[in-house]
Amino acid sequence: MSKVIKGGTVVTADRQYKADVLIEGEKIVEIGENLSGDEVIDASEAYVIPGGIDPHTHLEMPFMGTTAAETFESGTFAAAAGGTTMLVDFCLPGADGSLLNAIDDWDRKSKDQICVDISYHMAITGWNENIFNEMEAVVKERGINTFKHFMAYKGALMVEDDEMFASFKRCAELGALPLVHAENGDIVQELQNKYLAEGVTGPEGHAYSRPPEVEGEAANRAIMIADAAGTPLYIVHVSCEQAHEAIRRARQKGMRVYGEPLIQHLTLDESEYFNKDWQYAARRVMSPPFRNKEHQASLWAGLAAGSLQVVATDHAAFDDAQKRMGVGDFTKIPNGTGGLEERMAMLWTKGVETGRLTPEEFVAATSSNIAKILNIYPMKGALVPGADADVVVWDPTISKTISPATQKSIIDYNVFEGMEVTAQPRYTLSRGDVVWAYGQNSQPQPGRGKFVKRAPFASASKALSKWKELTTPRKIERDPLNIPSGV
Ligand code: DUC
Ligand code: ZN
Ligand code: ZN
Ligand code: ZN
Repeated sequence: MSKVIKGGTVVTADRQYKADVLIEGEKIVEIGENLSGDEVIDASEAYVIPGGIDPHTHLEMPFMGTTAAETFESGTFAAAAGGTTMLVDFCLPGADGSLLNAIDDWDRKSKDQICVDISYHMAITGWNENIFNEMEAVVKERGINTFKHFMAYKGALMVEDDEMFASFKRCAELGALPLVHAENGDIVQELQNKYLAEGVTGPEGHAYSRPPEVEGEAANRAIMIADAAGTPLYIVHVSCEQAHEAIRRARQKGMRVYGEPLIQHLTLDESEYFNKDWQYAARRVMSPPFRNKEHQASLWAGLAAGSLQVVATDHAAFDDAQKRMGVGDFTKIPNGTGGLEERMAMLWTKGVETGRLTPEEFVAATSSNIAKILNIYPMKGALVPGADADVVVWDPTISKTISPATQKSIIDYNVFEGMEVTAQPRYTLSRGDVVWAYGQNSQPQPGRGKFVKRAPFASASKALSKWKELTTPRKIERDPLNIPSGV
């Protein structure tokens, strides 16, 4: 049974052209003119793009005394409804600290639930010999080539610099890419205590206690530690100019540093925390917090210039009752917002429609760039024969107002509620299956999604030469002109 997507304009990260896309089973087999297949999917007046990849989600994650309410089933169905055909979720070690047990746990939660494909990033939340040893199996056997480090959440998930350096070196050795949540957890904690002591207990205290400076400091520190370890680095949820500047500077010096802004930081600003309605503001509490317009402009510029490569969501969705755990103390509001379903439409509306991004740059930022960074390109993130048929018929003629009443996410609100978007997926295909058809009452297909294994990178040689350089005493040349007379 073949399918042909007919009459659309194919958009890749490089170019646009009129063509039909022929799919057999799970794969794209041909792209060209006047193709025919057993089943025709209409793409007239629409774009045909690679399925979106959201590299940053927290589904059913135990966090801050509760568990994120979005499930693997609802989250992956919401993803499909928004044009996203793969997501990468953060796998967090439990009380026993074992990475491999954490993966088993995440597999158990996700396996029969997922409607589209997933993968995991492994979190490093401490350091010992067992973690060092398990990392090898995580990469070589479990197909996970990325490790996340929290520089904030002191006393819970945060790692110290020596732990981070050890883990970065291990990543370099194994051909894995380290990720960081860049916020200085020591300063955040001090600021939280200061504001609470002064009687600032509402959601505005969240914004005050996590200023851009703490993110800039941590981003710079992580970049220098990665350089010393001889490894590339990926900085998640870049929200401000200070962190973006650190990334620009590093890239200019030839360091391989990637930056991921979130759709929330691009489109929502810090005034949201000063809303008089506590619940409204608490729903928007996430870390890092939303910033002002100048920071937003910096992020948009970075996407256009290529100094920032990927737009994600950090989808960590807590319902209203969970958010109320922080009444009277902003540090107890579970951190996180949703966006999995809205990421593509919001980026199109606020990016492409406004002329900030080209359609090709939109495809790069939502799919192709992250597929390359994660080492799964062109199986994912590309429209070429042989690639997985993760394809979206992207319709720029459907506009809709975002509302919790129509969303597929099971959260009881939406941080983008009331905003108008000007495009939607007409069809979303995941490895050749239609998993979403706009206006046709599509239902979740739990269990059809697969776990995608990602091979390690061939980066170890750079790490070894860097390490040799740092551990070999330099020869200090004496400058003959600088020797004081009489010596
Ligand atoms: N930030 C959030 O807002 N939620 C989950 C984890 C994180 O770093
Ligand atoms: Zn410290
Ligand atoms: Zn984070
Ligand atoms: Zn996160």
